[in-house]
Amino acid sequence: MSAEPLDFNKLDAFAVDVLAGLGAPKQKSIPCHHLYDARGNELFEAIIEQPEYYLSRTEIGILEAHAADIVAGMPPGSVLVEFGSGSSWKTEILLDAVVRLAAYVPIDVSASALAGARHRLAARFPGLRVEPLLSDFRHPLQLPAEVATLPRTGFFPGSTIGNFSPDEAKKLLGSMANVLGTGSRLIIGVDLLKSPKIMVPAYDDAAGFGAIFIRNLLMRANRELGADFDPDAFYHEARFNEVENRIEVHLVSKRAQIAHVLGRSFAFQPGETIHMQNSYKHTVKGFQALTREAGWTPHRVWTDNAGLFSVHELINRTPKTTV
Ligand code: AVJ
Repeated sequence: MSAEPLDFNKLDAFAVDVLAGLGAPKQKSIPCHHLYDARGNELFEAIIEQPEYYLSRTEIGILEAHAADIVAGMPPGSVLVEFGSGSSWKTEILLDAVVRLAAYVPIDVSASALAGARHRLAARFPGLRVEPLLSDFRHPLQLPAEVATLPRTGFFPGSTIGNFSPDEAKKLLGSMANVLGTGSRLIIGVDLLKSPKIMVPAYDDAAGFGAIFIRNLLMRANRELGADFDPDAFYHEARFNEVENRIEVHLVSKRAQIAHVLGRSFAFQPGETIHMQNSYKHTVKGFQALTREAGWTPHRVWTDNAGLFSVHELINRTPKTTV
């Protein structure tokens, strides 16, 4: 049952991606960056508090333990550029340790997140110049002209790189090298490959925030696209794909059902899934090899004693190419 033809030019990216993802012939999927609406951000803040979600607290432990070392590579008068800065909580660890930072450039798609962070940082670091950039780091972007000539260090924490396949990650790291330019550094957080017994519960915590976070996307489609999803007709499943070295999160249809989105109907068989997210896991050596292929030179790396998480320092020694 399809209503009058949809004018895709009038639809926003969320609508286009949902219709395309649910219409996929083999595996239904919806890009995971659509998980981060205002409610999604709130739920993610709840996830990082869960005992099973070791990533954030482990990374914070590494940043706190090695902050002086990490910022030692940032000469006075540097600019710190953060990709997908969100709340900028972790950034405070580096901002506390760095000497005479010229400016902090948080980049995020959420204007409210940027405004909130700017407000908090202004109180916490009165002299700090904050130049927010409302932009999607997955797409080419330009740094503000007044900081583009300063020594630049990028910051990409949280293992958000894990949401990108190795090929996508190489492209993203390559575009970050272009944005930051020759001679720049990138500090990046990467979750390490380990027993699925540790990794899978991080995406399926006992309190259920992981499940609510993923299901929120169906509620969002109902809210914003007038869809008629019954979130309770799906169960949340996190699994480890040992061929791809990634955690996969799926919504599994409990029964045969039909959902309608913008006049389009999408049938689900019992057990059929919507592939909602990937979190690729890496070894230190494997990730360093990937960064070389993306044009970066791996320099120092810091991990926690249990080897759960890693923070890498990459240096851009490639000549700048015009994008
Ligand atoms: C913010 C992308 C790093 O993949 O671990 C957490 C997002 N999804 N629980 C991750 C997430 C479900 C998280 N990243």
